[in-house]
Amino acid sequence: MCRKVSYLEFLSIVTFVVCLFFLHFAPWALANTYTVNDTADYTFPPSDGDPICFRWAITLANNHAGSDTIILPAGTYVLSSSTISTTKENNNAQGDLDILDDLIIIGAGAGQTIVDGNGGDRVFDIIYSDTVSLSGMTIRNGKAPTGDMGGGGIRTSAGTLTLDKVIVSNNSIATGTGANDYGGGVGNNGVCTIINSTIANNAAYKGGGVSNNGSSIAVFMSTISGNTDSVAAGGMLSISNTLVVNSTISGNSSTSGTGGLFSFGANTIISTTITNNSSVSGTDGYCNGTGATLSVQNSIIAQNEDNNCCYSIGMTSNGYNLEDTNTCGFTKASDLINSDPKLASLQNNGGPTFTHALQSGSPAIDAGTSVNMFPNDQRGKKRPCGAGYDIGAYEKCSGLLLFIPAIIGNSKSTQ
Ligand SMILES: [Ca+2]
Ligand SMILES: [Ca+2]
Ligand SMILES: [Ca+2]
Ligand SMILES: [Ca+2]
Repeated sequence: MCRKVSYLEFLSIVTFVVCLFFLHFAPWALANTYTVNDTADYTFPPSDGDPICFRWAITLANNHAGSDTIILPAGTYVLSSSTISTTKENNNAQGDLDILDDLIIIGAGAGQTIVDGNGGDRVFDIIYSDTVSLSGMTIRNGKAPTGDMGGGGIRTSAGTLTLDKVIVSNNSIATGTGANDYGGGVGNNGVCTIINSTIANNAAYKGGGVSNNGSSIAVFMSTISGNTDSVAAGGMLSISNTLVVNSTISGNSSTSGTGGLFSFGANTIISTTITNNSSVSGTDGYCNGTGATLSVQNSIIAQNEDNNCCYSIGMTSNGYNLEDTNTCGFTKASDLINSDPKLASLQNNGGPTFTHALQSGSPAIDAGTSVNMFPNDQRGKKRPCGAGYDIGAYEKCSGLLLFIPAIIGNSKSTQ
């Protein structure tokens, strides 16, 4: 027996079904994608059909609830000097680009998409506890105000930041000498992951390249080079858990801090090369802060200016490390001390980042381990090559091994 459904009942059923639809599909339905098509920098809304600049795209994404995506095509996006902040402005109206919501920004590649701070304010400011991903771009010429929680290129106040195939270069903090003047390139106050990226030639009072004041930082297949600071660490300063894998820390310098990496956390370094760092009056390569620990494996810490490590307190070698002196506590049988790694200079050896190649006869060649190893080196080349895994960020293959597949590939392609 059928009962006739009243109009009100019908309406409530329709409402219920519509609500169910949006509950299930809202995450997809709500995400917007904004494609920037104007390299200018302005804050006013475009009328229909007008170009959309990068700053306005961020404002639209900020105002639209939920995670959105901005496509940032090839081009140089210079923050306008007329919008440079004098007030540490945090609503994306002037100066730094303020991100106020979850956001994904996809550039066309670090060589093609350039975001330039124009020397007046930092470039990106992540204000809340949001999840933000930046990929395929160069972030340069930012200059954070003094006493503003750092981050000349990028500051996070909290949340989760991922940098993938990004170059952060030539950013700084404006002449500050205070506790908040940290992180010339990246000032992290949340969770930060850096992948396939370069942090180069940035400067700050504390932590020239990177300062991690948040809960953790992880660096994979990346290079931190040529950064400078005054009192803490030229390359990277970290106060919490730090993971560095398949990466290079090279040519950074400090006045009275550590040249390369100085950390207070529980630290793990695997398959990494730390070299050519310097400090006027501090440690040149790596130093554990008070209470810090370091587990290090399959890594080169060598040829830093005067001393590679400050002392061996808190240092645990898990073997297969190489040092050209004996200051890092490399005491396992598989460790190599007082050994010249025969590193070539930092340069483009393939892959998205610069690396130090191993020269012929390097004791690091085939002296590493398969334990905890990624299947590739920093450049993305397959490991192992030759008789075993190499120590450090770079896996050397002989010219012959590279050449034979090329011949086979060519002969097949001509058939
Ligand atoms: Ca949004
Ligand atoms: Ca800001
Ligand atoms: Ca701003
Ligand atoms: Ca090898």
